[in-house]
Amino acid sequence: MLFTIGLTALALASAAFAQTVVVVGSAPTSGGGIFQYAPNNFKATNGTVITFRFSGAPGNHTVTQSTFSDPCNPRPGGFDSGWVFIPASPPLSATPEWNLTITDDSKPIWFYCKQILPSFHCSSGMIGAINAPATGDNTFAAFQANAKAFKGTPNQGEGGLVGIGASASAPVGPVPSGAHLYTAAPLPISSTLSISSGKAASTVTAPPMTSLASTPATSAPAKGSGASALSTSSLVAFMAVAVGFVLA
Ligand SMILES: *[C@@H]1O[C@H](CO)[C@@H](O)[C@H](O)[C@H]1NC(C)=O
Ligand SMILES: *[C@@H]1O[C@H](CO)[C@@H](O)[C@H](O)[C@H]1NC(C)=O
Ligand SMILES: *[C@@H]1O[C@H](CO)[C@@H](O)[C@H](O)[C@H]1NC(C)=O
Ligand SMILES: [Cu+2]
Repeated sequence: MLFTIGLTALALASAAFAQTVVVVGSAPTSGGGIFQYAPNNFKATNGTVITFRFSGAPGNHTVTQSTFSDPCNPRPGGFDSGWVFIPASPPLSATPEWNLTITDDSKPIWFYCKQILPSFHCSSGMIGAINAPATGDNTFAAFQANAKAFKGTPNQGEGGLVGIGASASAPVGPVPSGAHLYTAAPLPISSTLSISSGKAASTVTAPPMTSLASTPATSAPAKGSGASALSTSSLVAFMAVAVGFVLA
């Protein structure tokens, strides 16, 4: 009995500490230019924390959840890191990171970079897959082909910390001097999880959106951030949901 409890505790502890690091932006050793995640196709079980390290310099990238069939648009209810700007120089005092915890390893999780400047990162190949099937129709290679064939402009609306099959409990951090975290207007509300669209206002440096509440899915790219317009109470409500989610 005690032995079983001990084993269970050990299993929980090891699950809680499983970690995978993904480099966002140029990775000197992996080739392929600056529009990439490394690794970009990997497995991760429930509880695994994926630490996205925004070390590519210069860089201005996101980690945004999409779907297999629509690889370069945000998935309603999906996770989104927001844009993280890293200057070419000087080197930052710390590397901004984003921790995404896998909550459902039974389905593939597809993500991409929604940055459209100076060109569309997604159709340049800045995509990634977690738990993609190795064979069949929905492989990573097929997802990559979908992304490269993508026509149109990636929607610039903002997802949340809580995604589908994976969630973060905190925004990107730290954001040292020289780096910036940008967020945009939330995606149209499509589920109750969408209230998680807010991000910490303190790290937002982009000019405020002129129309926060009414950015339709098909609108022109949102440039700035509406996060500062979010009320404290909605941010607190969101944090409570996020914390509850992680504890659940
Ligand atoms: C991971 O969690 C999801 C959601 O609760 C569940 O459906 C799935 O079976 C879990 N995976 C494993 C290997 O237990
Ligand atoms: C991400 O997780 C690591 C390891 O637990 C932790 O040291 C770091 O502070 C976390 N970063 C953020 C931004 O949550
Ligand atoms: C980073 O990207 C965002 C979104 O495209 C943009 O609003 C911001 O101006 C960019 N920051 C820099 C310093 O280029
Ligand atoms: Cu990018």
